[in-house]
Amino acid sequence: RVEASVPEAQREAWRKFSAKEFTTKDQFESEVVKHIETTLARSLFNCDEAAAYAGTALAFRDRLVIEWNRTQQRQTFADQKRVYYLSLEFLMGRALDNAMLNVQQKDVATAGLEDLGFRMEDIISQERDAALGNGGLGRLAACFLDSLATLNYPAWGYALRYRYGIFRQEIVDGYQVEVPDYWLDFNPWEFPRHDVTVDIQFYGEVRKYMDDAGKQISVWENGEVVTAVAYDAPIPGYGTKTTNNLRLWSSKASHGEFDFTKFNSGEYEASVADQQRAETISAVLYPNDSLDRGKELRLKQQYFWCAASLYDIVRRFKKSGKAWKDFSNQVAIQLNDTHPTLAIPELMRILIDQEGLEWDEAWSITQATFGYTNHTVLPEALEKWSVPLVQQLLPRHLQIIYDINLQFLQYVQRNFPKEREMLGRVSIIEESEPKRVRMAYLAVIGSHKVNGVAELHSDLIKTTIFRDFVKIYGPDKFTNVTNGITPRRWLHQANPRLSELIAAKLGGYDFLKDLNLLSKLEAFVDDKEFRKEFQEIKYANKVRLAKYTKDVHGISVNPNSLFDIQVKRMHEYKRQQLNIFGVIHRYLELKSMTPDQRKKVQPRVFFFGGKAAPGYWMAKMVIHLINQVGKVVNNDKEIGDVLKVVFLEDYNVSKAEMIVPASDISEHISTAGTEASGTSNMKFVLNGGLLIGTCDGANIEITREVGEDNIFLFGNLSEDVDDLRHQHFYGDYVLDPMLAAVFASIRSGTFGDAGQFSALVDSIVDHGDYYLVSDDFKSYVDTQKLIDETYKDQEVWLTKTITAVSRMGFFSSDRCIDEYAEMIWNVEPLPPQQNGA
Ligand code: B1H
Ligand code: IMP
Repeated sequence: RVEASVPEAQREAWRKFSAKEFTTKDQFESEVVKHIETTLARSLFNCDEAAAYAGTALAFRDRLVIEWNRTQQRQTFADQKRVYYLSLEFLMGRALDNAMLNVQQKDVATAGLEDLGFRMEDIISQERDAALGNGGLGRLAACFLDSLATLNYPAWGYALRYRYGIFRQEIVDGYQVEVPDYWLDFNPWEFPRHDVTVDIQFYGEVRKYMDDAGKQISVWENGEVVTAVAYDAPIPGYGTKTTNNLRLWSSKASHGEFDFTKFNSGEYEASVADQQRAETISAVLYPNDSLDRGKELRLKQQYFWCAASLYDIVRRFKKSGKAWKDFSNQVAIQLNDTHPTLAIPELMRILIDQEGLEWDEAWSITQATFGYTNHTVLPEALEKWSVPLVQQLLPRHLQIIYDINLQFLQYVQRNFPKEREMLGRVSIIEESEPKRVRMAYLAVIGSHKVNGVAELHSDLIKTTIFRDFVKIYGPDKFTNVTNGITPRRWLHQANPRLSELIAAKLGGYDFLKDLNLLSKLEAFVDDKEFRKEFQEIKYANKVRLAKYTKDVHGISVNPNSLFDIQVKRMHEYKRQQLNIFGVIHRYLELKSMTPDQRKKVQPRVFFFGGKAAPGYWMAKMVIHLINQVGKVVNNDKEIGDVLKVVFLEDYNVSKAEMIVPASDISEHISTAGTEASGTSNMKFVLNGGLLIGTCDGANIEITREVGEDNIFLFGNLSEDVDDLRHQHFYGDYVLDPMLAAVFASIRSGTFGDAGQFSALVDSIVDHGDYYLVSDDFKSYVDTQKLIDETYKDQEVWLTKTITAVSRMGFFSSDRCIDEYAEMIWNVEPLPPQQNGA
């Protein structure tokens, strides 16, 4: 039973005046001009590119909104199971290009804009990235939303509406400087829902009493209340009318703008202080990719977002009038890492304290509802919240967590009576000082399925961090869904010419919906015409990046060089230091050659890009070293074009769309066993670049798909990592002599004051080389040599890249979503009907 707001008798008028979509160039132009003249109050006398972008975005937004409303109505009437993807990060990037593609009106708009005096590329680049994420985890969530809509799944994303997204990175004198990213000046893609608000409670205390029936009741009282306001953004699918919703919560004071009592008595500053305090909760995205800092405000963000989202989900469920036993048949909630784990005790609190269910029933509903995706085994990234902090902020939740733990430990004791030491190991509460709540354990215990994000990673979690839990629950609770990427953004939008070429060969753009169709390209691997065009497209993409490098960084690079790219968050485990040490080695070798010898060396440009967490000193030192090496190498007349080093400032999603298609080689060189999956590795191969990589994360499956001949693997295997680490401390370990020479040159001041880099060098030489840079160095250098040799035969290289592209079908995020839907969520698509209803 669904309630609607307008009585049947009045609906005819609504239907008659219901908004219409533009389909022709003229209609588009009329929409744009109308928005510029009325919504923006500008005219042809003051319409700059920003205004033209705004008009275009608003015209497309109107189109999306019509289908968005219809989709929401359709999903409400159909009343089937929905997916809720809870993620603290959605790294969406720009929306306009994607909206134009998905509603398939980019040509109309391009022609219309030209008529009005603007070029499409200039207009697209006016948009600021929606950068509500750190890196891979946030971008994965964005790809998943695209696939969920494209495949017609009824699905919502829930997150926070940060006023400041990930900081903008500036490089000043070779050092990273962080600048705040205030992105909300003009955001046509979001809709404030001032009528959709939820009051969220913090602090206070729990009072227990017996009701008339003798049942114990817990009431969470007093404390502080902050209001969550919903902001919605439409998520269009490609080639379908399905338009899903991303709901972002913003915080504000629960009593409105002012405390009127204070305002009345002249305390103006105090009267707005509460407001500011409340707004702080959704003010800023924490920029610590894969690093848990345990800050109170972060815990507040997590609860605020989980509680608002669950309230909304439960409200929607209750509207359907179904019984609680049906909850998990209507609702699947996916936890993107442990950040939303508080949703588990929160659902228990709603069911028990508010809805009056018994513990056992509430628990089975909860477990059946949640799925948990783990994205890392790095110890520093595993969230553990201090018990005193949780006690103070969320007293009722801490009780529920203790109750969950008690029940769980009793279960373990009953089933494994002989393994008493296991109890301490698997307890949700770590017996440290202070005690801490292990969020990953709570997530495992409260979910029906746990998945890793690539095969190796999913195997590793079963043998390391969740080993005991595999024993307790059996192996079936643990599964793998290898990550993927949306081919709409990462092929068609980023590389339109390649997409067009593929479409010409395959007879249409069906591959954008079914990426496995790429396999048909392999038939063209010897087709001269095709090869020539494929190569030209790569060259054009390199020219574009070279021009950008010159314009923005003032560094000239030759597009005929081999373009070697490593762009990702700066992290010791990702080993940008291995790359830059390799560059220094190469530089030293070049310096020792005669000019004639140097002429025979394959010219290369090493591009780096990525942000370091503001407090991550080692990562910042690596950025500085890269810039210092660039300064020396790029200005060395002897070296010229044979070697260049570029640090691309402020790497983000829209820049990735330009950088990725320009690579010949990209580097994915993490210490084996540390990179859960990686997703840029997939993007680079799909765009006709090859990889140099370790046997880690999804590199392994990429190798299986494209074939060993079409990837450059090197380095130690994950099963050997523990032994190697041990050897650094206890074995007779000798530093690789080539690496020793690199360190000697750093220490001699070749790249500036050596003192600045001593901690970086010492971490390898004196402090156990935790990331095994020295163990993999020779193998890395040898493999880079092999790449130089291979690249010299451009025909061989081309065959490898084309073959690799044609074998990348597996890595579409559409495949991921179908796997999640079948194995974890048990949801069915809800395709739009032909008649548009
Ligand atoms: C990944 C994170 C992450 N794993 C904590 N873990 C964060 C953890 O702000 N935090 O607190 C932020 C991010 N991110 C990445 O997820 C993995 O390192 C990649 O290998 C993987 O491809 C990606 C998507 O699964
Ligand atoms: P919610 O489930 O109440 O959050 O509603 C989300 C959206 O679904 C609304 O904005 C409507 O577009 C649609 N919707 C909700 N309830 C109804 C209904 O009773 N009839 C038709 N559409 C509905």
